[in-house]
Amino acid sequence: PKNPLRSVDPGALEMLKVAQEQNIETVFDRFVAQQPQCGFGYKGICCRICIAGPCRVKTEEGPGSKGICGATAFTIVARNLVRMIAGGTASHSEHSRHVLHTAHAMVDGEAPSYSIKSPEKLHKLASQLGVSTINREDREILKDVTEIAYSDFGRYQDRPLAFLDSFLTEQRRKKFQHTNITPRSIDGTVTELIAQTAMGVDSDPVNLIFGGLKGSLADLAGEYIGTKLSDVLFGIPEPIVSESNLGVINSKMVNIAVHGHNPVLSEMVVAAARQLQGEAQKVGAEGINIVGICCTGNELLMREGVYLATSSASQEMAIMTGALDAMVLDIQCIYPAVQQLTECFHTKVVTTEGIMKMPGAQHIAFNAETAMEDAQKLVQIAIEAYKNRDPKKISIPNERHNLVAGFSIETLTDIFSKVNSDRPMSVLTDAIMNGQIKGVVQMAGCNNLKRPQDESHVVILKELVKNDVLVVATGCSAGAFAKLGLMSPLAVDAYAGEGLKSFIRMLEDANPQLTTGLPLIFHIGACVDNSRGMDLVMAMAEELEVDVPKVPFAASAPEAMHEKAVAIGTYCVTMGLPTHVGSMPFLEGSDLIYGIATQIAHDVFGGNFIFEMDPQVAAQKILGALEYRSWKLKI
Ligand code: BF8
Ligand code: SF4
Repeated sequence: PKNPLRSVDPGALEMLKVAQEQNIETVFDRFVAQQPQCGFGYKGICCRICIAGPCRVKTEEGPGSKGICGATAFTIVARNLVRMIAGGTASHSEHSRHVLHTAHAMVDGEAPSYSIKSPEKLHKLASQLGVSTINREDREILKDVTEIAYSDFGRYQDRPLAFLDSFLTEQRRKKFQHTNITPRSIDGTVTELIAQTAMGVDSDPVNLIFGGLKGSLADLAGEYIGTKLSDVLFGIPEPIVSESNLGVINSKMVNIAVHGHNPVLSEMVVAAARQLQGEAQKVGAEGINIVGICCTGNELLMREGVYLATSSASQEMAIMTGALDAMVLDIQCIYPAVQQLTECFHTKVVTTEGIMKMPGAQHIAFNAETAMEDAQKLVQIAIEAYKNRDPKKISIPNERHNLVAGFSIETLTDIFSKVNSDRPMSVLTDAIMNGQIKGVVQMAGCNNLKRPQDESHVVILKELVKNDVLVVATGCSAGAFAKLGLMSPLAVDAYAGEGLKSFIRMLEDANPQLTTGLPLIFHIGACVDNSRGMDLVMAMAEELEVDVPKVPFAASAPEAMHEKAVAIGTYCVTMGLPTHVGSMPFLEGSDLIYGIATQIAHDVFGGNFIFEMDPQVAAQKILGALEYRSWKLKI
């Protein structure tokens, strides 16, 4: 089509017009330029694992049906998939390891800008891990916790991961042991998977996939460590009011976007900006406005109420407003294109981590030890850049929406406890059992331009809430809802079915201490915080006295893009959840692997992938999976 719909986000669409008028290249143009994408890659049947290749599965039979070494389609597809899971696990755990190093340095007195914001979380975590808290200083307790986390990353003995083990149901724990997918360490599992998938090692598709499942559990453990320690250092999220979409960029202020994933950096930028408001006024600005992009934006939104400017596919648009003075980057999901755009705009792009640099961008190494000074330098760069703004280039979309975020599982439990203080989770499970709501869906994942940006997130969400499903969201899925005004209390009346509406109103009535209404969707955080969803489903399983595969809970990543999303989807299946993915991973080249993912996984783990690109159909399939589970529970 000549003018295909590229996005349903009005902020992004407005900037796309500007891009067209000024002939600025965006991700949407590059997506078109890549068409048609390679059919072999699409199906997962291209192998580049050794340099005898690249090999492709070209025919159904004969020598052309295999790689040079004889690897067949199922081996090649499985290896490629498992390497994606390893990549995702490496990414999440890199982020979490950074949070861990910071916590450890803080305990040792080497990171004075950080502190224990939530002793409550620390104590809860300690008791989960069997660390004594009696008559001990919080720092001593945290020291023990960080050491357990370190050994989870790098243990060599054959013992299960302490963090993972601390929250699984007994049945899941046994299932993982019986199927031999209990990881021994996070880093060790990533290494093992790279070794297992190397040329001339594993060619058994089932063994390979089970390796991938083990990797996904290592991924979950890494996320879990990241979420828990971030809560200890920066606080447990609580309901908080904020706004989202590009209109939060303020033409009268110094605007700094923090983009990437790691709250260790962005929390400090927020603190430094609070200190340096006066400096911004000296250059004629009204103050400093921090806005978030992608998951570090979600982290700051959850804990500090920082505005969420935009999400993955529209990250370039923030620079195109002409009013963004600096974009401070840490790691992951950052388009190299953001630096290329600064040829046309005054924005300073600054990288901060040793493993993440960009040609042409400034690099300021950010260290836990000198965090506040480093953050101040970053803010100063933005203040300087403000002077170079070109007023003719400023065009900020008039698009911003109210929202309520900040729903940690602690907060949700607290809200439920006002209805039933003895058994808070029963408030949720009873509502499912009596049919008031149909179940819970965790919506996660990215933007993937194979569909119009955000459209699948929105279509699925609307269908689910209309049918009385309680939705929790993370990452760029949460970003889509935030940007479009769907995360506001007003959206409840507009979109929720009668059952869901009455459930949310009942919670509001029982919680008069809340200073805001409850939103249509509960934002539970960044991508690593998908681990919060696993805490929630465990608590529901415990309350219902069943294992996870019986809980009316499903996951959906309507626009999955990153390797991290592949790792998350895989652990959702392994944990026993129906898991919808709306962008096809590279596995159609093997019926066997496709069958394992969509069917055999269900027989073994009780969870399975639902690959469905049409969001309307996908919503029906998710609803079907929930209904089946609640029906089974009730008989
Ligand atoms: O970790 S949802 S595009 S920003 S990978 Fe990336 Fe996907 Fe967004 Fe966050 Ni998650
Ligand atoms: Fe080809 Fe085998 Fe090498 Fe892969 S591992 S590139 S299939 S020879």
